[in-house]
Amino acid sequence: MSVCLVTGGAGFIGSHIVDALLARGDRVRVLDNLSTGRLENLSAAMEKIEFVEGDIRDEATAQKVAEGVDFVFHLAAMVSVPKSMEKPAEAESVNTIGTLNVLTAARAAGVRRLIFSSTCAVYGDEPTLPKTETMPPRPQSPYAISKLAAEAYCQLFNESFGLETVVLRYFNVFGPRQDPSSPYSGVISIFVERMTKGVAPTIFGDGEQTRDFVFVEDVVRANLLASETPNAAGKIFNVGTGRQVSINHLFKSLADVLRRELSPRYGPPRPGDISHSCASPALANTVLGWSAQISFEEGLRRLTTGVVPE
Ligand code: UD2
Repeated sequence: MSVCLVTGGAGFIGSHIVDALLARGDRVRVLDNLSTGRLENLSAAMEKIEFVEGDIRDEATAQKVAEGVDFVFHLAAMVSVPKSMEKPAEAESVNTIGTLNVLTAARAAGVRRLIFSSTCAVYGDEPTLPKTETMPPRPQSPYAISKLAAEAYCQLFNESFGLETVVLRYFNVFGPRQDPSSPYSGVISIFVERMTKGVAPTIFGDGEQTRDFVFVEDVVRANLLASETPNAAGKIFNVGTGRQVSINHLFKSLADVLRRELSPRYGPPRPGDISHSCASPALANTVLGWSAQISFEEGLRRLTTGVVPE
């Protein structure tokens, strides 16, 4: 049994990691300031975990929660690209300085390994596909810059400060508990919410843009493997399926699983949108033995279970 700290553990992905750690018998502590995380994501776990409401930027809080911890899963972040455009200093403060603070606390507490949740946004709109981890990053938002800087701190701590770290670059994650309420929420959560109400969603542009959608349970598994695999320390891994799905195809597939006869609306392309995105999961496969096991279609089925009309 290990003691694990999940920062951002009340969030969409973090709360699924909490559930998986509890299922394998670990002791779990969550640090979350509930700025975007929600306690209801932890409703099943709450009695079994230690929940600390606090900010990763607060040194005393970070030190306190890192005490006695074996593994840190660091997910707390400002996750919105558009919000980072409006508030670049806050993105830097939360995502970079906050991560540095968590790394410092983890090192002082003698943590065995820290797994950092990063993003495919660090690749920017470089047209080469699929993305491999060795490509030069081209961050194009404060969000991406702040995450890239945090990655560099993770690697520094691994190389020079005696704390093992692993960086995971998530592609487009989807699954239960993804909050559809903001206009910048993940496209799948927005489409599911609208289509279950019988409302046609809006496709920005011609819908032929593609994304690499990875189901949240596969992302959880990548985190657990990153914590357990000895030679993963110091490495950066893409967490994506390697398959490109267009937004038009997403719409059609959802209409199928939700059994809704709807036509999408088309709106102007979203400014700054990248055209295509796709991971090479080869390195994660070789080193972690990880590859996505839940297909896009199966992920949509699991996500919509319970909302499909009989
Ligand atoms: C994802 C990440 C973002 C960042 C970025 C890096 C999510 C939610 N966001 O942004 O944090 O890492 O990748 O490149 O994972 N769309 C519609 N209609 C809608 C909403 C979206 O057509 O109502 C389109 C949108 O124009 C885009 C695609 O769906 O082409 C995916 O949009 P998204 O916001 O889910 O994710 P993305 O890839 O822009």
